[in-house]
Amino acid sequence: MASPVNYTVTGNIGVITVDNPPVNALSWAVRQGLLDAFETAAKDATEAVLLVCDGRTFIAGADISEFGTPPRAPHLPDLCDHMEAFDKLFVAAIHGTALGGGFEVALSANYRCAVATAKVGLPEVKLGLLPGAGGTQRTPRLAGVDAALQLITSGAPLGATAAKDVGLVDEIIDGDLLEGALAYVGRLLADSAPQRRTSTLEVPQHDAAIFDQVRAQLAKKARGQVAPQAIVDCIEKAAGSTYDEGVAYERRRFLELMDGDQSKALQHFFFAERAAAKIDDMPEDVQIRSVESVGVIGGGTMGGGIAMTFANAGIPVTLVEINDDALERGLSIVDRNYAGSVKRGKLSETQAAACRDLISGATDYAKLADVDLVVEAVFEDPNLKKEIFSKLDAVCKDGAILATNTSYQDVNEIAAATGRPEDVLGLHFFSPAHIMKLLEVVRGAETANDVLATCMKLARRIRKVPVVAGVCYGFIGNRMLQPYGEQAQLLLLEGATPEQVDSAMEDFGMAMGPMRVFDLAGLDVGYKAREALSDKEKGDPAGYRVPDLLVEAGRLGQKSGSGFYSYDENRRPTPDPEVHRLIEDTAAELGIERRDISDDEIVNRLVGALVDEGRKIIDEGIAQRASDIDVVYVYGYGFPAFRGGPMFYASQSAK
Ligand code: T1G
Repeated sequence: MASPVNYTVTGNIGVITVDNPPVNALSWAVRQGLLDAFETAAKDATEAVLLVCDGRTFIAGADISEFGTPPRAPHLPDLCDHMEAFDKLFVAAIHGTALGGGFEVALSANYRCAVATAKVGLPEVKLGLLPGAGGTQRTPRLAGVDAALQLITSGAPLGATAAKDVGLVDEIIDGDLLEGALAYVGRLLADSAPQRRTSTLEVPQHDAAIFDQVRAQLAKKARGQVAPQAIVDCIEKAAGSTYDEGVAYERRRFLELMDGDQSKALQHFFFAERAAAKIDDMPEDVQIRSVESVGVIGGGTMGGGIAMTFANAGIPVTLVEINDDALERGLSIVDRNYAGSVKRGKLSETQAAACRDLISGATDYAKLADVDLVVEAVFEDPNLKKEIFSKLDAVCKDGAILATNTSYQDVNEIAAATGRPEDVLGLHFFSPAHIMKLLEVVRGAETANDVLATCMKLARRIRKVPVVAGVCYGFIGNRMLQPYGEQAQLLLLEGATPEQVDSAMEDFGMAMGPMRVFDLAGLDVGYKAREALSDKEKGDPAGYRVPDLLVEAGRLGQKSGSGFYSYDENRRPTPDPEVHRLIEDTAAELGIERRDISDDEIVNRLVGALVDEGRKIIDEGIAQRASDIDVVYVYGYGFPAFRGGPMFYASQSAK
């Protein structure tokens, strides 16, 4: 088997080229190949070594698929120390994304050059790990403690220019990378540039108080996660000890995390997210339709957010409303959202203006005659949706994709309102649509393969994580939310308080507990949905009596200033004794005995409710695989990624 590492000589420079598609991960073969190449270079007449990568990116990290297998030498930390100790000038040339162990390899070089579009980063924290090959020790020595803390605890990559500003990259290469890098090495040799070994540098002056400040911030921002705290410990160690002491400490903390549950869960989630994009029964040669223009029906909160999502990806959008007033309201929601994105620094004024210019309004369906895709996002009235789809069927061109953003309606019935059900599917965005990453792609009984494949590909283009769902009431996410909600109601009646249920789930890692979620969504939404159901369909009254009574008392949730909690003008929740009394009275009315309930019981019963419904969803083929459900709950419902998602969590708890 040919080595994925190639060694050639250009003039007086040894060129080491890594070629291990798709992302030049540091598999055993790459590590061995690098070691062999350095040994060859050590013996030849070259004066310097240049490390470059073929393909779309520089080394994007250790090979995650090797995690959990017995580690094979050469081990990355030793290899990095070996490369740094090399007795000839060593330069790394970066394109694409130099990440994790890949950036640690670059940090062991004397100098780094990069094309301006390159990114560098240490995202190990997203895998519940820390940089385990000197990254926590070399980064602060080059960039200082503050920049190192920011880069490694966030896991977010830095652009090449920003990396140069903090000393992590030394030269930006214009034009062809290899050519420019060879010239750069030539200049370094001509200038007799010193062999700067990062591990020998002192950590620059810094305020020692920063470590506890960052620990406190992370305790809030990354609540319950162990890796971010361990990273701060390692960088603090770097600031107060020799490189050898620091790297030994880093290694110990790295192995602790690698053996930990959180990293196993996050490694599962890394591959789960990528697996979700795959459709098991999709023919390899399926044709992708072109989507270069989009129509959105309905300018409400969802419609406005969906329009922005496409515009932010550079796709022109026509937002259609029933009349000018409604259209104006819709477009003003969009303007407000863009102003918010600029205020939060997510977009610059110029970027926001450019995106906004891609959104135009209309009140005439004829404006949609030539668009490639239409997304209907009006309120949940099945008859109105069918009416809209039969209108779209009449005006849209052949080959246009017709999608509904319904959260739970029957997509097959909506498709049947057209003469082209094969061009219809569900694209279920989550609120706020221009922010939430999840997109449930609902496959109707007639949906054509190319329509489905086109939308899965389009999802990545609009920076969404797509998950395929079959047609049933509530698809994957909302269907599982039903028994989760009912279980939460039972826990209240049996003795827990809304604030106890929420804090137990938030301590577990949920972004928000169920009671606060229901108050945010509005208790009247569920109330109206139940009004359309018979008592038999509504099921056990214990599952909905309390929210019904709250609504009938005018407590609709945050929007009315009270629900399960009372809310102040800043929408901060306060436990309300009135609600406690209402719950106790309802329990008595339903003959439910009350008792002390532990937080563990709350977590087990609520996660259990999700998992039980998840298993039915898999058995019915509504979800392709259990890991898809994990992706839905992490990106759509705030389930902690460091638990891997409900299905993974249950599989680990069963062990
Ligand atoms: N190992 C193994 N496979 C990887 C991989 C990796 N590091 N990165 C990507 N892949 C696979 C991925 O599963 C997919 O496979 C294909 O490559 C394309 O990926 C000691 C221990 C680089 C930004 O965390 O962030 O180093 O699905 O679909 O959107 O300190 O991949 O096609 O079969 O994501 O263009 C640190 C992880 C590791 C970076 C490209 N590195 N990768 O994104 O493509 S820990 C990371 C990414 C570490 C050291 C520690 C992204 C990307 P398949 P993709 P993309």
